[in-house]
Amino acid sequence: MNLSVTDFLATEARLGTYNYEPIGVVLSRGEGVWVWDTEGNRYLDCLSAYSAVSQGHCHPKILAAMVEQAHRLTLTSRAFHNDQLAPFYEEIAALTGSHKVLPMNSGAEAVESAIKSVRKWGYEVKGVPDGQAEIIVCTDNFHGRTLGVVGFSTDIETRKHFGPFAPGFKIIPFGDAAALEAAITQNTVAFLVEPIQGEAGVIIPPAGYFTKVRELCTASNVMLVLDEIQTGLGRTGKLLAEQHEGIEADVTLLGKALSGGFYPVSAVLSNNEVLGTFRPGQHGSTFGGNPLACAVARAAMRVLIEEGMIENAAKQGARFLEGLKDIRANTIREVRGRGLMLAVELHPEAGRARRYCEALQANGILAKDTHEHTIRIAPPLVITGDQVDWALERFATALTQDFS
Ligand code: IF1
Repeated sequence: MNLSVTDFLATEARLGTYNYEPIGVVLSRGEGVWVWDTEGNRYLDCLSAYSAVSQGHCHPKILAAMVEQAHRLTLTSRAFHNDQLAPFYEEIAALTGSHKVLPMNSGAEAVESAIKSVRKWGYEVKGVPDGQAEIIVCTDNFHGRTLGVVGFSTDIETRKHFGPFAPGFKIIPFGDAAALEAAITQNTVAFLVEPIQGEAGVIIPPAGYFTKVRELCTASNVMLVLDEIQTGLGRTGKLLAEQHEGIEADVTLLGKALSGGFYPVSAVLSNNEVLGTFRPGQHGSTFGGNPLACAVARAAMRVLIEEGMIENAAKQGARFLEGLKDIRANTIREVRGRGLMLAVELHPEAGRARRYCEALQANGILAKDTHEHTIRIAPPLVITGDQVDWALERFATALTQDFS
């Protein structure tokens, strides 16, 4: 039976929870930077599943690793060892320079796990009185959808009517080191922050911010927890976004592209004893660290390096940014980005970003609006210069479209 787009959308509307409002395209196949809908139309994917498909859709080497592992062993639980976990630890530690690894599944789970670990570290190592640990976070943060995490969101849609929430979080403005200095107390165990705020609209902090943040955290024995779930693994043109300021986080969170989009795989990485306070029974996950996830993540990390995707992200990101800046459209208020994490902010008078995303779709590009007036652009890191140019022509067309 061949379902039409209308059929798919009607069934989703009838049976699905209405927690998303997707662009009206039903995708059925992907390869590299391209995806195809059920009617055979091809699009250049400028979202990459919110940066999870950085290695490109259905990367053949990740696929082969997944299929091979799926034939052998998929899940053991952590009640037993499996032969993929140790190599995964070795490889992720070597890649990122970490000393301890905690494997989880979703990004939000990695964030939750980091919160538990810095609190535990605070009580058992730093000496914070039990129940008094404070974690500092930023306005307009996005760290996931779990209760613990939405409890310190500043976005009304994200938190409204989901309370009551857990205490212990202090919110300060993003990009303001003086605010961090003022917020730190003896009970502060961590500062949790995104290197570049994604959901907020690709907000890049002022130069020098993270150098200062690092100094303040070190001086007060506060763990710097960088949520690199979106910025990590090459998205911004470096392996980790922290490298743009030459700093090192105490705790780094990875997810999304850690599996190249094949499977939910996330990890908490620490370069000191934060993860060292856990003992058996104090934290875990049925699926965390399973052999299928480990095999997929190992392949996803390997192709990222072997195929030069990080360098390519830096090069094509610069080309994309310059090209966007050259588009003469009075709809554009600002273009910003680092590597292949880009955004076009429209003038409010230009109308909702959504309709420009629909115009892009009609021109063979899939991109996603965020916050009414911003279009987020994050293609797979395997995009070529010709494909960037192809995309830029279509952006120029869509952004100058007359909707009247
Ligand atoms: C949704 C944005 C992207 C993240 C950071 C943790 C998580 C995310 C920095 C949680 C997830 C996704 C989730 C997606 C929308 C989204 C997103 F628009 F919200 F900002 F990517 F751009 N930390 N971000 O960005 O990871 O639990 O989802 O695996 O619809 O919620 P997760």
